[in-house]
Amino acid sequence: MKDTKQKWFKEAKFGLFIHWGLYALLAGEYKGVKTNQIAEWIMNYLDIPVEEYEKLAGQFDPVNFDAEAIVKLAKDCGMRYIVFTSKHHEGFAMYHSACSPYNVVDATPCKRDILKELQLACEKYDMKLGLYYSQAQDWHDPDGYMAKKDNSGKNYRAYLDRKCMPQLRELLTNYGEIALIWFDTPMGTTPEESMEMAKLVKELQPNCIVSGRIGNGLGEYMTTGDNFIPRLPFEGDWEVPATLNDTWGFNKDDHNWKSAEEIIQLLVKINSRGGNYLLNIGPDGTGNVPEESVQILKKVGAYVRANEEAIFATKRMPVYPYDLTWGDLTCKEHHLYAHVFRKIPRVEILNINNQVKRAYLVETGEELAWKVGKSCEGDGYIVVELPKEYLKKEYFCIGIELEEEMPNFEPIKE
Ligand code: JFZ
Repeated sequence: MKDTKQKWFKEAKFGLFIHWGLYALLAGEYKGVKTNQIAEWIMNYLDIPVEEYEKLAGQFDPVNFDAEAIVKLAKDCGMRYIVFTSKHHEGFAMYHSACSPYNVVDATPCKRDILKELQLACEKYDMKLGLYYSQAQDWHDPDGYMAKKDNSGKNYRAYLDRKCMPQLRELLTNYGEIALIWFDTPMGTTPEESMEMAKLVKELQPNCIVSGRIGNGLGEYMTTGDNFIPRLPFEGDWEVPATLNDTWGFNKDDHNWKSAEEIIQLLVKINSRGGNYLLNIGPDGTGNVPEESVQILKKVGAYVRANEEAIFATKRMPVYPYDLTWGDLTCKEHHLYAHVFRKIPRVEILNINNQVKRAYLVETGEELAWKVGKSCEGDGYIVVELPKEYLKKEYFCIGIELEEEMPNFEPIKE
């Protein structure tokens, strides 16, 4: 079981992933050829030579990038942390790096330290800042790994010494408090090398969390695959990184957006099983966040903020006894929360043996009629009656205050 030891991470439940780099300028298309893969992989999938790809830096002038607006968007959405791609597989540093001129200050006309802008905005709005750093894949450095290609003859050690380790040191020294480092795709990284990276992180910032994908089992929390949700409540600290459409980096042709309602349901499902949801945006080449993403996040945010007590600092449901047809349950201490996504006249929770103190609509505090009883097999249940006008609501959340701590789904012993 993974344990970050960081209370903020256990309570955060919802964060913003930002995938942004030179690939945003291509937006999924290079010289008339479109990639049908995730857009930040375009260099790899379309075999764009390094000398060609690096020219993109000369065009990087993101006049629409507004770090404060993005941090505020996350804040208004109820998110508690941000993870930003400080360097993705393409190898381009989105901050001012002294160990590689291939960075957003030295290689672009804009000369803006994007990470610094984000750091200051996060400090202003009291938002945790985490950094994605592609430690093993670096398609710009001749000795960095490249998935799906021949990596023989590479001197990975030389790359680690000249780029990866010094860059990690810069990131953890020059940008204030870094809440976590989101390593990714370790590939051939040995246990000793993963250990070396983890040690460096902890030496520079002891509270900085090391993500699951550092490799070799050394991460402090578990990361699932894109949008993958464990079927049962899963112990320990974990996170689901997820896209709003089908790409992380910006792709102008991807309009396969999930609806706000789907996102809310996924968030609650992940929270009920004990995880955090790290939801992605991919700004375009000018730094603009796609309007669709903004609209979805605003709608999601309205639910999240109206129901904060039913989301933040909730605990993994002790068991998940059955699939609910109308929504999902979250819980903490003396509370059980029923997130209702279907039109139903009452909330019925079966096989539960708690006594109830009161039931209420979370967003307003309105008290609701409830009863507890026992089925003919002797199992307890809770019923909360819903006023008729709730049928008009798209979704809402019912709070149930319990006499004893945590929902008890164990069979009754009589
Ligand atoms: C990786 C990256 O390659 C990708 O570009 C993006 O940054 C994403 C968040 O992370 O892709 C992965 C890596 C591992 C899994 C899924 C996607 N996985 O273990 O299921």
